[in-house]
Amino acid sequence: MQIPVKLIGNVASPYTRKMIAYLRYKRIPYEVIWGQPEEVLKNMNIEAPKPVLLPVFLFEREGQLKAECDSTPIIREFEEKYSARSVLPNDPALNFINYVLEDFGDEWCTKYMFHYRWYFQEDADNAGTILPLGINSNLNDEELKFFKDVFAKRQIDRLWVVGSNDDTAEFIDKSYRNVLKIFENHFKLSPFLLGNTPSSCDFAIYGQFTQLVGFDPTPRRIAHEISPRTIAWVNTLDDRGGLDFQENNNRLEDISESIHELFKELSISYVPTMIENSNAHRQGKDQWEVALKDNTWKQKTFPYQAKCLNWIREEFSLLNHGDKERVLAFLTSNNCQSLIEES
Ligand SMILES: N[C@@H](CCC(=O)N[C@@H](CS)C(=O)NCC(=O)O)C(=O)O
Repeated sequence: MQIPVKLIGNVASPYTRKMIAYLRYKRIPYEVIWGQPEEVLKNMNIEAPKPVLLPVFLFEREGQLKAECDSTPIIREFEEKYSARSVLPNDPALNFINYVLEDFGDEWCTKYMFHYRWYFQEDADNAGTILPLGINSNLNDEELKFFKDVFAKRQIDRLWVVGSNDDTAEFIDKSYRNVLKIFENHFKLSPFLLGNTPSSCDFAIYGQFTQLVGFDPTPRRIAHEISPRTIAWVNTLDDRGGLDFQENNNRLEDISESIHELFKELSISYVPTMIENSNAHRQGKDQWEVALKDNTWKQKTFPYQAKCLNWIREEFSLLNHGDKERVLAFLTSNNCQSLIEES
């Protein structure tokens, strides 16, 4: 019997949901501990990773359990170990586009998630109550009130970190609605983002959308208004262990028009912000701003996202010359070429 993969997570954590849905699709046995990683790790006498992010995986390394975070490289490690039911398209150029979309899910869609969760009172109130109960449903009312205040205050103070503020709220909302419209068209023709079976980018974007369509009231209402097909994609991707596997042999050139549309959305949101953040990080600035369509985006420098952009460029550098040309043609046609060009 296979030893189950162990992880610590929270149902309200998009990256936890990304990884659990991935493990189910792959039919990899797992054991999830719903809890606060610091506490769980302390009880297990395992050193906490730095920083502690959800989910935390417990991997056996050299005979000892080691706590590790970061879903994107962890998926790549699983793909090596469990090669059946691959979530990486076979065409290297399409696989690169999958990598970019996975990062878009993790690093841009998370701005929708964090913004809607804490910006409006109704949503903050919902999250403040449900989040602590997700860690311990037995809290008494007094404890719940205490944790609600602590959580809500901490997260509302951190909205600035992801770039959610009065100046960017409208832009975030427009971008979210735009992505929903693109998805609605896309899912009329294709069950998943890049083919007939899910790719790792499906799981990343799904993770954020589990919250947007299933946890927070404002984005849930918007999603139901604009894209019932996105709701269905989220609900079913939760457990696709029963889906028959088909190799994803699609070529980048065969990709649907809606994915081109999605990259046009990236070109005015995710791409310029990733680049400006990385420039600010290189120049040692602790905050930055960039003019986006009709809005100025302002946020704190996020070193992790500078690392993500480097990883994207590293992935690109691993392609052969012909595949690089194909990717560049795709990105250029959607105005995203700066993602792989040093500025
Ligand atoms: N890049 C990481 C990001 C994980 C992440 O940011 N998790 C969030 C929760 S969903 C977190 O733990 N944030 C830290 C905090 O809220 O203190 C991954 O892909 O796993």
